[in-house]
Amino acid sequence: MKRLVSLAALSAALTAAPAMADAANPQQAAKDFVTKAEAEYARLGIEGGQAEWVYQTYINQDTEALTARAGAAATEFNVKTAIEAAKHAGTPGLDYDTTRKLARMRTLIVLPAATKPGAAEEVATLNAKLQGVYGKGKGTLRGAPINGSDIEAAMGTNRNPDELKEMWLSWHDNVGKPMKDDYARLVAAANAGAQELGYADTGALWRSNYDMPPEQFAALTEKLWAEVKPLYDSLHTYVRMKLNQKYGDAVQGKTGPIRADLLGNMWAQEWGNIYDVVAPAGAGDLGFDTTDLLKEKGYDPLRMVKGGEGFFTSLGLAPLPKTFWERSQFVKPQDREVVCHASAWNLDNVDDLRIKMCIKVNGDDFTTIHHELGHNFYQRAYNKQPAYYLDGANDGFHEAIGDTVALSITPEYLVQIGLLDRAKVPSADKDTGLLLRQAMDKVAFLPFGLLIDRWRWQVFSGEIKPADYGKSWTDMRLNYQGIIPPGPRGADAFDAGAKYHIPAMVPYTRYFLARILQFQFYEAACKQAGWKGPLHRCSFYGNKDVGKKFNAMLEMGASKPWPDALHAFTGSREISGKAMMAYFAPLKKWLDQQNKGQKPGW
Ligand code: X8Z
Ligand code: ZN
Repeated sequence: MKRLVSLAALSAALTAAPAMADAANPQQAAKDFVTKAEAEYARLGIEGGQAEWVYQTYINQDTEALTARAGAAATEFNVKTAIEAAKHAGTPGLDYDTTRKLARMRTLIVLPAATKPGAAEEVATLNAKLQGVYGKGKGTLRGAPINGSDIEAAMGTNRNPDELKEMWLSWHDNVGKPMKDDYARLVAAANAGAQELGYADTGALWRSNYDMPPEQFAALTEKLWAEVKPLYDSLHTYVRMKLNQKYGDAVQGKTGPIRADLLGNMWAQEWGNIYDVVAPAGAGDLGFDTTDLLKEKGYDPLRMVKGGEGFFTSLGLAPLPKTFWERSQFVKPQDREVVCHASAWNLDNVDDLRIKMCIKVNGDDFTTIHHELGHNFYQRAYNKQPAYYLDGANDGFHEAIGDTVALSITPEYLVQIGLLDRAKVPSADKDTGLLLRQAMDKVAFLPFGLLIDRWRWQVFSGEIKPADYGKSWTDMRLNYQGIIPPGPRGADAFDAGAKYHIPAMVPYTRYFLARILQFQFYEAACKQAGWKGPLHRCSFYGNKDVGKKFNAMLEMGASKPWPDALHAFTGSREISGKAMMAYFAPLKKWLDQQNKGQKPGW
């Protein structure tokens, strides 16, 4: 009740202020409007974050209601201010910050709702419910239930095609299917909100958040994909050949698409876990595996996080605060349901930093820890910015920071932190293996990173109707990734829902951008560090000069258009696939030799 009263009063104040002052001094009116809104935006964001944290780390009906309520309040406010911001945006002679903040107010909403009473509640309630369904989701293995984080790890290590198939089908049936109707309802409700804000649909709103016209952004992603696609195609052909050799024609054919459950990951998004299956004889034997090293040296989840922090502090960044260690969720609690999908938080917009994970001692989670800490160090670096700038230069930057650091996890770095014995550092003749191991994660991800939102953009625009959710998803997975489900999918399937970011409504193009950006950042960092060897052997661990320059970009937050931030660190204003292609150039050549006689494509 209290919330409704205060929101109503606030919205009256927001609309009244410009009306009174407009005629006399519209520039000042716009400025006052932004100042007032910014304070409330920050307050509602913090309240929403607290409720969301409690929900995701303790799922029950009460926390679900609490987070939905806080989410609805924030959405109601954000939609109202976006509509009001549009009225001020045309005022001539506005200063830089007022203009930029007015623009951000209109583009930063991810899940809008209509202004009619109850609409924001409906959106927030559906959103919370779907998150919960995903968090509680289970598959089966040999008939026994298996939870999300366990099944994810098992898909990486299990090599039995029947068991892989069982896990894949049960996860997609149990988690995705029951969400379908609620998801369709949520799409419709969000679209109604986007349309009130003047967008064609929610997808158009998502594409508007990149400091350029939305059509130009869509074209940019298409251009980037065209740049890197040849690398994916070569990898696909090679991996299919190796899978065929291992499993035989009955499981994996010599031509056509790859069976999705054979690639070491529930969503076939990163394939590094099956490196052992595709490693070439000789050059492919790296002599170490990060999972084994962590286990041999007796690492536990806490020590893995400390290791991740150590990289960032080696660059000269301050250690994480004491509260990070007290308040984070590192491992899955045994007594309740939680959302295990990894995330990074700043609960007070200052330094109440936390991660929420269900860490397992393996290489995947060691990389993910660096990814999440990248978010935290970014959040703290920009914490002196005003509330509307408390964000990455764009969301792709936010996703790329930790990954850039993780690219520096080279064998030499593993020696430096005591994980690998110096005698075991792979010699130069193992470079192909090292690059292939990296490509299995980085290159394999590219079409997946793109297709999730390609699918959603069409769902939001109505080109894909709820009745076609299943088929359109499978078709797109085939078109972009060249993969097929391990068994028939019914008309009522909703396989998209079995991927976290769909029920959670997290835009995904950010990860595609990040996959490309991280190679630009990494290349620039290695250049700054004066690295002369092959790029993939470079680690900028311990380099304070790189750290300083890195932090200068991070401190900018969202205060400037993203090309400015990119320029500050790399000297370029263009996002480009060139750095990634250069990193993998020797591998591309090698793959194409191996693929001679194979029929590429599917
Ligand atoms: O969702 C994530 C992070 C949290 S922002 C763990 N990632 C994407 C995914 O898991 O699908 C990181 C890589 C791609
Ligand atoms: Zn992330």
